[in-house]
Amino acid sequence: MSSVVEIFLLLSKRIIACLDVRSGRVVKGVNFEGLRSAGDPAELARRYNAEGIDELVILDITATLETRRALAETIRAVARELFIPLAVGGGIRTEDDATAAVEAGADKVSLNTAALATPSLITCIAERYGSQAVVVAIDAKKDGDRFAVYSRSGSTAANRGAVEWAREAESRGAGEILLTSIDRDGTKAGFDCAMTAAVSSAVSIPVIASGGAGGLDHFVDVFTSGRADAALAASIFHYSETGVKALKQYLKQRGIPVRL
Ligand code: 0VR
Repeated sequence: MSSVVEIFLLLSKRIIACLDVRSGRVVKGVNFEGLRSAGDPAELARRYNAEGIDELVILDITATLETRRALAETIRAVARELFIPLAVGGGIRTEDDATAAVEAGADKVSLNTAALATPSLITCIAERYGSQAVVVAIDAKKDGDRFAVYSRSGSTAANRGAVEWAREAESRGAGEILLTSIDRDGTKAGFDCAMTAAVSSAVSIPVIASGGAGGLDHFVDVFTSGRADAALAASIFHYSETGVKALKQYLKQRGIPVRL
């Protein structure tokens, strides 16, 4: 592949779909609550892959022991549909959990609560699979002029700021940050561009913006003022309000480099 193409692909902004999964079904709520069914994981993965999504995230948002076994089956079913990177998060607590996700077909694992509890886990998994396989997910809420980090599906204050925690995650070997605004999740009110820009300016690894996507211009905003390297959405894709191909054409027309 020529270096020009490689540079273009590196600079291209990625559009990522997220399957929030509970007991093998895709669910979606608002502000992490009021979850309702949004379809079958493999069926949605097939549709997004056909529409040109750049990456897929499966997030097991219940992440109890029994759902972790169901998750392996969901990963296998989804991975069979894809030739694009697949990240898996939710309930990854140990190196063994990461291995189980990778062996089921995940290209990357996303660590959230476990990384806050045991930051050295980031380095451990990065040393085993490479930093490119380690995403640190940060769920945060606006708190005055800072962004407060929460763990355990947004239920427990971690007493950390999103910017300094992202810096630490990078220093410990994270390859990417998945930054979700709990305030914006499911609202379709737009991404939290201020939070995304603050974190994106503080680290040199890619930042994926997440939470609040509701329309085409929200993606333009988060790639410009939000300085995001990638943007993740769930609601607007699951309920077919915005097609991936139409979104990418809209972004390209506005000078934002995307893979069409
Ligand atoms: P949209 O705003 O619908 O695009 O959602 C994007 C993103 O917030 C969700 O895919 C996901 O990260 C929400 N996360 C969690 C959760 C949802 C319900 C319960 C728990 C969690 O722990 O992240």
